[in-house]
This record gives sequence, structure tokens and C-alpha cells, in this order.
Amino acid sequence: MSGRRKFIKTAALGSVGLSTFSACATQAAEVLKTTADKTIKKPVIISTWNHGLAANQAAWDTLKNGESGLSAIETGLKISEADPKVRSVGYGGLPDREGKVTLDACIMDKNSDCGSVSFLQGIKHPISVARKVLEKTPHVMLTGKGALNFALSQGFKEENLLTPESEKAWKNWLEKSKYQPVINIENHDTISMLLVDSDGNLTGGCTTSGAAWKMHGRVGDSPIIGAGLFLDNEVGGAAATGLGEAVIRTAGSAMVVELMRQGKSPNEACKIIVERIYNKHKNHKDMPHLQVGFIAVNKQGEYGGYSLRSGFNFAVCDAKNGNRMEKPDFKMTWKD
Ligand code: SD4
Repeated sequence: MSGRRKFIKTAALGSVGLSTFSACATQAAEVLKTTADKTIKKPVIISTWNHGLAANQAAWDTLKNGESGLSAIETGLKISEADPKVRSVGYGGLPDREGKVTLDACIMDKNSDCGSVSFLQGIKHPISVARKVLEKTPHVMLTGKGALNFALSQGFKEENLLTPESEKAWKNWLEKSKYQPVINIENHDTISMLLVDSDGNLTGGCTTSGAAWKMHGRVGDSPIIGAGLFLDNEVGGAAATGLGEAVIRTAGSAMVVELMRQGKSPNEACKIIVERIYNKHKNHKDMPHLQVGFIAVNKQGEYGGYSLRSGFNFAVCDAKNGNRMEKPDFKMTWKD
């Protein structure tokens, strides 16, 4: 029996999927290969990397309580932001080359309303500030000191986000100070999350401390609507992880959504955009350390992903199969 069939059978024997919200039991033992699975049942929540499992679970429980997609995304992403062991998001995130933890985040809903913060320092939950930008301001994006002042005005508390472990890692890096932003070397990274609820309505979010050892002031793709995250409630949503510069250059997530609008499946759409990024970068100075990965979901709840290089995975939770890790296809390995 194939791994996937065995998994589905095991899940069916348990209580997973008996009703829309009966469970999102975590099935982490086996990392499945992503296939287009037409039998998944909405709601579907999909998040980048291993830390997506815990985030999915929290988002699922929030939806189950009858709360909005925005609340589910915010609650889910806050789990990674608060976890000091996740060294690429929020508290405990690796700092820039000056030892400062600077954060980027955005959130978008089914009405195409969105909120975003970039280059935000000292606030543990940038995703919550991004949501406040969406709900309380006439704008989409606040940055730096302005974003911090807005957060403080909304009752957020300023705190030190540099943990002793991240400070130590920075000091080690300082010894050589080799300037190369580090992305996706470890198997936990920026968290992007997409959600399609039982009515087919989409919400998405993304939060990160960005590339480790980046220049002070650098902003990646993650808070940029259309680059790190995009959705159109008529079609579907997409989100990115990897070298933000490459994703910005190609308007990555917006392009994935446009391909789904033209009839491509989420898997196909992610693959086409990764191929495009490869073609634009194959002779570029970024190529040796380039990694990008996309996740996508359409209104029907079909989901997919694809990455340039091996190593990318995502967590997906649906009402039929529970919460599990999946490994999408990729174009090449790091040795190629
Ligand atoms: C950035 N895209 O700041 C983010 C980093 C990331 O997986 O996604 N890493 O460029």
C-alpha cells in the first residue's frame, strides 16, 4: 500500500474527518509527497515549513470556534512568532548585521483588504499589528518607526526580541562578518499561511524576521502584497518563502494567483513561477544561494506547492485528512 493510501486509511480509521470540524489531528509521523488530491474537504489551511503544523492547529481551532478567517490566521501565526526556537520569525528571530531583530508581516482577507508592517522592531506579534493596519487605518502598509508608533498607540508593548541564542549566533557571525544573507538553510523559516473556509472564502498571512544578517533596513517580500502573499477571493491564494529579492523581482505570489485564474492547478501555477524565477536568475549572482518556494490553494480547496531546490515542505490541514507535513516537488537539489 502506498504511503499516502496507508495514511488516508489510518486517518479514516480514527475520528479524523467525521464532520467538517471534527478534528485536525496532527499526523506528523510521515511526510507525504504532495499530489493534487481532489478529495480533500474544506476548510483547508496550508502553512510553510515544519512550524506550520502547530500554527495550522491553532488556526483550525480558532475557525472551529466560529471566529473569522482573519482571527484564525492571526492566532495561527502568533504561535510561530512567540516561539523562541523558531529562529526566523518574531521573538528569537535571527537579527540583521547590526544585531537588531527587524520584522515583516502582512495579512489579507476575502475582500482584498490588507494590512502590512515592515522593518518593525521590538514588537513580538507583527501579524497582529498588520491586522490593526488593515482594520484601523486608511492604509495598507506602515514601516519602521511609524509602524512601531502605531503599534504602541494600539496598546502593543515594546520588548527585547533578541534571545541569548540569537545574540550568540550573531556574535559568531560577526567574527567573519561574511556578508551573505542566509535563507532556508535550516528547515524552518518564514511562515506563510493560506486558509480557505468551508464557504470557499480565502484569508492569508505571512510573518518573518527575514534573512539573517541582512543590511539594517532591508525589507523582504513577506510584507509586500503581491510578492510574499496574494489572494483573490474569486480564484485562490499564494504565498512565498525563500530569497525575498527574487520573489519581489517577479511579483511571485500575484503571478501564481493569475495562473490559477487562467485554469492552472495550484501545483502547476507554483511550478511555472518557480521556473520563471530560475530562468531570470540562472546567471545571476544570487543563484548559488537561491531558494524560493510557493504554496497555493484555490477556491475549491485544492492546494499545492513547488520549490526551486530540495528541502522545502509545508503543513496542510483539511477536514478529511487531518494536519500533516507534505513535501512538494522541486526543480533541483542544492548539488545540481
Ligand atoms: C525574506 N522571504 O525576508 C523572506 C525569508 C524567507 O524562507 O521566506 N525565508 O526574504
